[in-house]
Amino acid sequence: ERLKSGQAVPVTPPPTSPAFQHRLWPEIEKTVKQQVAMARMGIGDCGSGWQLFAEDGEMKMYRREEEVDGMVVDPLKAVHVVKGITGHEVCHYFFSPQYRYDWETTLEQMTVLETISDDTLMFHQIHKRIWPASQRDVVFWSHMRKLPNDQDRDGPDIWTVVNNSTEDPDHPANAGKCVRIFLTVCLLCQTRVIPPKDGTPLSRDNISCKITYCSVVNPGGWAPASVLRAVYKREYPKFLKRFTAYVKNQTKSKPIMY
Ligand code: 18C
Repeated sequence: ERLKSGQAVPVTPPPTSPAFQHRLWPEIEKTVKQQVAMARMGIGDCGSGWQLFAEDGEMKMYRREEEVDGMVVDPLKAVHVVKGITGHEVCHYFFSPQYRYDWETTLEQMTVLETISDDTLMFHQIHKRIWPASQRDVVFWSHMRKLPNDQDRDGPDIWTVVNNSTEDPDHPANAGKCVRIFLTVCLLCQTRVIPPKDGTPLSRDNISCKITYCSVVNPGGWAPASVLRAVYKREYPKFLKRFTAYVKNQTKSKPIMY
């Protein structure tokens, strides 16, 4: 909370999220902290071995080749800078179920299994089948959060959405035609504001959003490594370009949501 002068108001901080009484809360809290810390690490940090595999303008995508029991589980890290949108807007459109069919092209069916709170949902998703592999499905919780901007205390907040696989007794893994995939995804968004020099009000021309998207997907059952890596290479750039274009288009004539 801030006064008009920009001074912080001394109040007891509220609990981080209204979901804190839920059984999944300790896991959500731990995973969000870990994922945000990892997303904040640069590509060159810790000799991490990220290799660039796709690039388009400001968008850069890196992966590390990793296999578990012969299955490709390559971690992905993408960075992008998009003009005219805020981190809050990007996270709002990524998190909210009502927009998902608009931008998620690999989706066949999405169900909200549980509304844990306004910022925490549980999903079941069935994705399109890639011939000749089996169709995939996934159950995950999704949590959206505002983070303090430690580097620039007067600057806009940082926003994140973390998605992480979980279990649901009503949707057991590998029971039907689908093979269950396991994922951990973190979208981290920082808004940059460069105010106009002549003191005119801020417009979308003055803002941009630095997006970091990290994901690890375990395909859950054997799939040929070469086919999987080809799917990654095609689908991740397609997703990030299409999704950010969607957010730009949705927000262009709306007031800026910081
Ligand atoms: O993060 C993203 N989306 C979120 C909201 O939906 C959420 C869900 C992610 C699901 C990702 C896994 C999707 C698997 C889909 C199978 C491939 C379908 C391709 C269809 C082509 C016609 O976090 C954005 C996600 C962007 C997705 C990029 C694709 C990732 C590919 C992963 C492959 C997984 C195994 C597929 C097995 C088939 C092997 C030949």
